[in-house]
Amino acid sequence: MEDANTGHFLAPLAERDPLVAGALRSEAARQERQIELIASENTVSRACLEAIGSAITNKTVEGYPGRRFHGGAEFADVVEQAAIDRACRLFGCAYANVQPHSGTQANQAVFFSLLKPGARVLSMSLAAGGHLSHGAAPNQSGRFFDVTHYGVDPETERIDYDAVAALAAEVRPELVISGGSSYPRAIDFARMRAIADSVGARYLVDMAHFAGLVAGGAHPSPIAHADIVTCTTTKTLRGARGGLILAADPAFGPGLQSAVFPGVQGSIHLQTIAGKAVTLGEALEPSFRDYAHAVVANARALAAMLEGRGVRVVTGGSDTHLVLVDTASVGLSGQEAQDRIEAVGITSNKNPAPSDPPAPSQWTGLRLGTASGTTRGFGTAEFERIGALIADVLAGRDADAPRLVAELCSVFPLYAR
Ligand code: DSN
Repeated sequence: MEDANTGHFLAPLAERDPLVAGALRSEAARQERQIELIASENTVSRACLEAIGSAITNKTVEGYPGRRFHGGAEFADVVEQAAIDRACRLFGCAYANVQPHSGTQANQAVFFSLLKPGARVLSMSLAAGGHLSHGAAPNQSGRFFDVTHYGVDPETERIDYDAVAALAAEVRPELVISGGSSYPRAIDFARMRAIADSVGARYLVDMAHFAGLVAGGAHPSPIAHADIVTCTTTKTLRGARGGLILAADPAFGPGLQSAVFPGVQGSIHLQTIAGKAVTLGEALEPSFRDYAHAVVANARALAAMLEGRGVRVVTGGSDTHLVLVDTASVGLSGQEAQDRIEAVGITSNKNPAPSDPPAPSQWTGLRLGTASGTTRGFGTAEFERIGALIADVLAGRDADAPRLVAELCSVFPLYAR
């Protein structure tokens, strides 16, 4: 029956809002025709897309499953409890909070739970590969806490654990943090835990970037070493956009529950939590282990090809999905390198290299990641082709590059199958 509300319930987006519908269509087409190398991106499953776009977005709930402030939460509880149970099973932990809207909000909640304003924190600098939410000056965490950063050894470009231990002894932090956005190597979690213990600090690992590799057994797990672990469900975990907080010891649970809600968040984004439940279920499937191992093999193949073609890679390689190119080695800034490869259809982002100054215009790093391309079906042969292509484009030899990108994208489509 037609009434005034019929359009509200039935009219498709293309009819209701052609501008937004057109932009979404164009974005989907862009993803199909470009090679995505942004290390924080991936491509979710059709099932995950369906969950994120479902009517559960209409539901308002606060609190936790079985203890909600709003009625009608029966199915919200099913979805959130599934996500919690799957996160615990996937990562082998006793506690999981699936409500953080992002990795940054997950970290905020950990700070809120463990620290008082003004507390001392020791974390990796942005240039060395850390994250804004670990106490960088422009972030809330940098304004509310007394943060000292460690860097990497200038020769090896890897964490110098003796130097971190010495800094911890000097600073006496209450919280030590590992992880971030662009450190391409595996972190020695046991050593960092010992450093935290030596000064009586808590230890947080932010595995936002490599969570999927941990889930798939392609990277060491920090769960047994850290007091608390945070991550996002995007990136290598290949899912809905949001954060998780995990702990092996359930004793951290009550403090973290109230830190997330009502500490730093209000009502939850149930459509995203439904997407996270699907994501975590997918990561529990045996095939996800193959995916995670392929992501790392592909990053190593990409790094080796770049180095072989005279493009230096920070630390000389990768233990993760992430390859950090030293664009100064080919006489370019990070921005110039990003622009050059984007012009032929490869998406990436400029990034500080370990010794770069803070101004983005002076960065000489280009961060590449293999998570999304691996989802698409690229293997080591394709990533070697991409590495050779990038080396050519950075050297100004790009005549054939757009055709090669188009060919790879058409042989390995995303949703357009
Ligand atoms: N932290 C940002 C990145 O790594 O790109 C967003 O996830």
